[in-house]
Amino acid sequence: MEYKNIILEKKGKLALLTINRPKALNALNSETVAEIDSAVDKIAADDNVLAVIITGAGKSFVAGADITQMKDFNSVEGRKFSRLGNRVFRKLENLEKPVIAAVNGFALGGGCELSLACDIRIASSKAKFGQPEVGLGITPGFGGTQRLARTVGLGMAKELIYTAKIIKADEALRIGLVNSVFEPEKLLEEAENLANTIAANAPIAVRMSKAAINRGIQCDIDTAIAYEWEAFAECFSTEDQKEGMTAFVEKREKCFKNK
Ligand code: DAK
Repeated sequence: MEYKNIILEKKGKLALLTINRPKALNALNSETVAEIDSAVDKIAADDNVLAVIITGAGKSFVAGADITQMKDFNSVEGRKFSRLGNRVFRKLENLEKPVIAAVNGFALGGGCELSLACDIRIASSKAKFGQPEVGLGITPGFGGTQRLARTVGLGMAKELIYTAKIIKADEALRIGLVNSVFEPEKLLEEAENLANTIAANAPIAVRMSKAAINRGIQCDIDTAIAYEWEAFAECFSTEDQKEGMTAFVEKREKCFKNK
């Protein structure tokens, strides 16, 4: 698939996915969401990619779903867009590789929700976050009512969604929406450092940790702990567990094989 609105690049063990519609501040129209869908499939199928970074071209990460396209939707088109978006964001959330959102600018509405479907968010000091949907007469539609509350807690998520206010990076850091804030020119470098640090660990163990965390957060603690046991036990059938522990005992560098 030829991409018009995104750029997908490989950098060593990393995939870098850039949303690239800067004239519309990278707003998500259905074509862009379909391209993200295809890119996530490609990344999932590539065993050499061990971590993913998502960012935006220009001054915006993603300024939301494309209002110009949405304003004339009838209910059939609205439902189609909703199904596509939710399916793609869930696919991204469940991708068996860690995903870092490097939020370079506006992350509003669907853009904030895109970052919330990623595992980790880091931001430029120029980033701005918000869920402005109620000001447009709609609710958040790509998981914002659910993932934001799971990330920053109920009270803060409700305040952000009900007020539609836009917050700056330092506030996003304070409420735990992002893990770190960097100067704009350092953001991608820091995202790559973080992604490479993760990629240097045992990929299967990282993958299973992600699945255990994501599944466990949805259910009661006994079921959640059972997911962890299973993940832990499963690691002992991997070559990388033998390698990691043997390298420690032999006091040498480890060399994981994703096996
Ligand atoms: N959609 C379409 N175009 C957008 C856009 C957006 N969300 N945001 C910006 N643009 C376009 C502007 O229209 C403008 O286009 P031209 O006039 O140059 O052709 C260009 O990007 C530059 O924007 P501005 O001139 O406004 O730039 P400023 O720096 O002055 O302002 C801003 C930046 C981000 C504060 C402002 O553009 C803004 O308020 N944008 C809208 C932000 C927003 O409200 N985002 C939330 C959208 S609602 C659903 C699932 C999900 C959703 C909905 C339904 N289903 C399940 C059905 C999600 C909804 C949303 O995300």
